[in-house]
Amino acid sequence: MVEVEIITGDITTLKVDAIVNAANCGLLGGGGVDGAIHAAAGKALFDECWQLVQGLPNGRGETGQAYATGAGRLPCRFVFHTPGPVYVDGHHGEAKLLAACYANSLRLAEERQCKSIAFPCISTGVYGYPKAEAATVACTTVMQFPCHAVEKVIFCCFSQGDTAIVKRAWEALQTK
Ligand code: AR6
Repeated sequence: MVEVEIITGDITTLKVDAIVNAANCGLLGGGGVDGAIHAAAGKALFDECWQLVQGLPNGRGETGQAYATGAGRLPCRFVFHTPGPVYVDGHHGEAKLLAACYANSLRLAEERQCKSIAFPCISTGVYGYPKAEAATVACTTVMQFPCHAVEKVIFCCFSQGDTAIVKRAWEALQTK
């Protein structure tokens, strides 16, 4: 089984094979973790995202999909950009779309033979997804995904409070 680590930290500093970016459908940067990743990675990442977007239908990404680029100046090898769902009320397919963000990122990691991948708490900032519910979706999806190349999944939370929420969600699943 894949090893799961739940830590508090800045995802841009992690020396892993891939980090996941909680992006928007424009895929060209924004605030929150997206802004931090682009600021730390530099222009090379923006240029790659620009190229990527030119090749997409309508010049936009889709919610729940994941798109791979290199990592510019970051210490990781790849960035997987995944637009999470904007939380409405839980009855607009949010959980399915959030699960797709995690699963599609893991699929990209497998395709690239990544051994390690780090996720932020997708959709739980600007997009307003309730943190405990999002953590359950994230942990369930990772637990159920058939990892082969991927040996380690890191949930990189930005506060100790968020870390505690993800740890609780993970532990609750282990006892089921
Ligand atoms: N490392 C790890 N986690 C972080 C970092 C960091 N450096 N910075 C913030 N977080 P958000 P969303 C956490 O708002 O809700 C952007 O403008 C943060 O505390 O970044 O998916 C995009 O361009 C929170 O737990 O992403 C989109 O427009 C988590 O990352 C929109 O926001 C996600 O918060 C996406 O909204």
